[in-house]
Amino acid sequence: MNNIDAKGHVTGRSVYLDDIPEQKGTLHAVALGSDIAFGKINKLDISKAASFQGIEYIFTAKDIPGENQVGGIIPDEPLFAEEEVHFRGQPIALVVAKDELTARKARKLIEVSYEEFQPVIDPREAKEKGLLLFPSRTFESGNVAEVWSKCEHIFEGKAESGSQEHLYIETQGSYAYPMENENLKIHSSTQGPTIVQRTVAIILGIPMHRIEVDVTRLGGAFGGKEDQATAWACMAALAAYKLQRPVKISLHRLDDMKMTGKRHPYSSDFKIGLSKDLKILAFETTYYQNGGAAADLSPAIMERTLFHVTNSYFIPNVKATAYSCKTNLPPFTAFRGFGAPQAMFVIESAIANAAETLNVPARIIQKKNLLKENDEFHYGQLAKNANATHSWKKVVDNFNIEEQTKEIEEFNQQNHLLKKGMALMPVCFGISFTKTPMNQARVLVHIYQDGSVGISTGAVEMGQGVNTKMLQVAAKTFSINPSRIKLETTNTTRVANTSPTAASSGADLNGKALLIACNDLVKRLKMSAGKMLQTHPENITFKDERILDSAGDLNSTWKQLVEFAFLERTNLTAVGHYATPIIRFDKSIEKGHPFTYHVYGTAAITVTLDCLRGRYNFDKVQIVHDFGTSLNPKIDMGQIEGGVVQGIGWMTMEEIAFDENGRLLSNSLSTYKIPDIYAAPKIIECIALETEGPDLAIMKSKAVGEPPFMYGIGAYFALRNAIKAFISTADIPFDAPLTPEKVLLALYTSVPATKVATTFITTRP
Ligand code: LUZ
Ligand code: MOS
Repeated sequence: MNNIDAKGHVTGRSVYLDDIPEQKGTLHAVALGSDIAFGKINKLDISKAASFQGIEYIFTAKDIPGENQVGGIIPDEPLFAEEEVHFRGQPIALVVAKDELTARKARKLIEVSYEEFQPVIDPREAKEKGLLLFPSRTFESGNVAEVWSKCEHIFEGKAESGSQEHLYIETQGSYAYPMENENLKIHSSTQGPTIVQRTVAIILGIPMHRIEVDVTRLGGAFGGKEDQATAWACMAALAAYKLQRPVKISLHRLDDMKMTGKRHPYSSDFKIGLSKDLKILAFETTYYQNGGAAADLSPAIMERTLFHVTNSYFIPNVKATAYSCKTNLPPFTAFRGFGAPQAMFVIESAIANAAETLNVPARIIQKKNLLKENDEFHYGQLAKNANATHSWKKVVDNFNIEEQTKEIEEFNQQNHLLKKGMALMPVCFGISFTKTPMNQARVLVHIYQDGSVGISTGAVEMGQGVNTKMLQVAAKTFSINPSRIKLETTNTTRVANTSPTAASSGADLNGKALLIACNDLVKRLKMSAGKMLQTHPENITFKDERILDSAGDLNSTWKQLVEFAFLERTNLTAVGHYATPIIRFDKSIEKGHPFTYHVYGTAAITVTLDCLRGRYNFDKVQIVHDFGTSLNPKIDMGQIEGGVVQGIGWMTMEEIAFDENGRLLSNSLSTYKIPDIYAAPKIIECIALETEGPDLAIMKSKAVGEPPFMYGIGAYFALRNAIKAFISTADIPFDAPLTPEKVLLALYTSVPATKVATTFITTRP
């Protein structure tokens, strides 16, 4: 089954936000962002800009009829700044004009004068000053304090991981237009149509039912449109509502990079204690999450960090504390992995630190500590169908890791300026929104009287192929040709109260709801078939559009049956509602069963380093991944490849740099480098672990969106090993991304490399 969007994508016919035909009289809007990171607005003068030819109106906070508030979890973020600004690029005003160019020109004429305050950029400094976005949390199991004295080896260190720009190909945007009776219709490039609907209702001070949000598809999102698509939709909606004209916003790439939030940088401390035989007895860590200027999704992201402290390992004594630090940067937000990659980088750094000091390969320690069946995670859930050791073993066996290790040693002996390094990266990722109530979904299914089918779900197609999977679920359940089925847009009027398509759970939640609706319709159709063919409904089965009973083919088709059922006045429309069973979490003790299941896998990553230039190429990534019974191996493999490359980018070349005044230095594609086809590993091989998959995954096909991203973390450690092969005494800080520049420093700095205070501040030469 090919991706149903494939043809549209390659012919350029797929419709994205900016392809929606514009209504007559459509206006275009651009936002003015703050020019400073922190300060008071003394004067905001829009008069010159407002009188510019072609300008329709300029909106500021005082034009908001409802509440000036877009904070999703904590109400701490205004749509437009009022008295103070807290980050560069924070929206202050919206210029609405006859076209975008005019709006841009007028934007320059807005005069803002500020009283500037000293911004805080560094999360540890923010914590020192008591600047937290919300209270810290600690997850604990066993008793670390008691166990240190029993440890043979104890290592302490720091680990830093940097930010990351989503770089969805389609930038943020929205197109809103008035409907009759002052209702609104909004197209939004969002992962969360309901979040948009709810927030627009707050901004305009009107009930949600007057707002219809519609999403055809997104040109990528990666978490960047879970929460941060909302503000742009609110702006378009506000202007459309007040002016009673269609209004479109489609961000310029440079505005998008400057004004929107990215992956959270983390600065972390770790302490790891091992027994004589290299069992990890205790792990203590403190995460300083750089949250930016408002909470956004940080509480949930911090929570997922705390759930992934130990990655794929069993550690009996754990203490992890996380602080979400308020800094004067654009609010950091959801990004594939949602805080888990940051946690995994810390535990892998701690293991690498121990391994290097003890002079054993990291993989010896990794392997000894992998999770086993029924091991208890530090948050109380038991590991079931734990495939950490299976996937590890299969990587080692199938890809001849021992042999490869020897070949790498030989290569390194024979080559002075080229060195190879390899690392193994196990991944264990929990599936479900950590906030239990979000784990629900609904669908609406129509069977039309000609036998064709229309499906609406709450899932948003963003290139990940969820619509194809939904279509497969319906086609299998009805046993009809996929060409009879159409996936409708995601629309809040057809399917209400949707959770955002996020947390790798879009196919599971919406697929399960769809299964319920389709099974319901099958039941009704079997009743009709019993009447039509004078047989017992319970004996009837549908197979390839034909109706069968225990006696065999009844000479009757799906199409005939549907027509009959319609004339019999059977209800051919069904809704399905699904709420994930078994999950629960008690925040008062930080224990429970938050995840429906876990996804496991292991990757081996090999790199070749040019020790003269500090440049490197990833030779191969070899993976054993736990798909369960994949609904669509091609789509799932696409997620593996994309995830791995994006993860490698985060760990190696993508360096978000802010200066000490909170100015984004890596503000364009000439200063921010993401992996291209040349930087991608030459080989990505992925073998499916032979597992059946849990019943709670859609048709036993496990969630696949986020887990493969974290295989990319191995890239950092492979590179580290290559550097060590060149100079074994290299003192390399655990500071990702390990850019060619930092690699070169590590290769040739004989004194211990000076630690940069924070990863994301670099000074330009
Ligand atoms: N979004 C969210 C997510 O709201 N909650 C989550 O647990 C989550 N996990 C991963 C990605 N997005
Ligand atoms: Mo996401 S990081 O699943 O929006």
